[in-house]
Amino acid sequence: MFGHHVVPPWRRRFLRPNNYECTEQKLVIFIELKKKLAFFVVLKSYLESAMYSDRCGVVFCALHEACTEDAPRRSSRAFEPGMYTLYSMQRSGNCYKVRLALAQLRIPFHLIEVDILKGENRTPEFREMNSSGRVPLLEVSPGRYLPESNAILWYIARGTPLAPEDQFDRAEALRWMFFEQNSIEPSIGAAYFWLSLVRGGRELKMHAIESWSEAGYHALGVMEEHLETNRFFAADRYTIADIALYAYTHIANKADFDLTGYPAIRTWLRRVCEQPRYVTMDWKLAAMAIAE
Ligand SMILES: N[C@@H](CCC(=O)N[C@@H](CS)C(=O)NCC(=O)O)C(=O)O
Repeated sequence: MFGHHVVPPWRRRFLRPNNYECTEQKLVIFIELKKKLAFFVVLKSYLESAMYSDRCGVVFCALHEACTEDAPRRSSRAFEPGMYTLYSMQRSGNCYKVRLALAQLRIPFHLIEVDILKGENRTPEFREMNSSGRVPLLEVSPGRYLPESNAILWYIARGTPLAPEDQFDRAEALRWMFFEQNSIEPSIGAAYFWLSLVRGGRELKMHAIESWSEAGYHALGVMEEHLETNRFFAADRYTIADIALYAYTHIANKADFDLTGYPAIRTWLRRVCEQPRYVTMDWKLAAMAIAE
């Protein structure tokens, strides 16, 4: 069909450049290649953002960077786009808030376990990342660290239904998150730490138990009253305010608190457990390989 010197159009693209018939043809091929390159760049960035927001419908298995040997070090893993690194202690309520929100938002992350009972949070290397020496700590991008559980919740939940955008709803969520830090964490959180995690903590902190109890029950009373007429704490839906308050309230029994007289709180605790992609406090990342 084609003569000896005639090159069919569909073959031209496969020819070596010095076989092209004229400069114009070379230019056309060059433009085509540039278009393809641009297409792949766009595709790559789409896939990265899809992975980040899970638009492609797959739950990415978060990777557990187990740290049973030495004190925590900076993540040695090459930073993957959109991949956070969370420095966390499994049994910490503050750290659980962040793990729960990340799981529910289907955000992939590396996890580095920091055992504060072994002082792994007090090393110069850790202090360099967070001068307060506390967990949770989120590395949001290489060398950029965000401490404070509730600040982290706002950071990771931005733009999702978990973080209210309406002016009043947002202020209400903040109100309950401040309440959590002022009233729940220093009473129930502190009691949980000393009575449940620290060996001999009860004897060591005998003098503080009464004031934890008084402050903790007062805070539970405030929550109970709110939940008698509301399903959630802010915006009339499940938000990061619920996550923040849930963390220590759901383990109050391990801190000597009895929730029998708080039926609205107990119902709300069950409601939180029923939220999509809820994970328990002892959830291990390694076991999270889920594909939906
Ligand atoms: N307000 C902080 C409190 C963080 C905090 O106290 N973390 C504890 C673990 S739950 C910790 O790292 N303690 C070690 C220390 O203070 O040395 C938050 O909400 O993140």
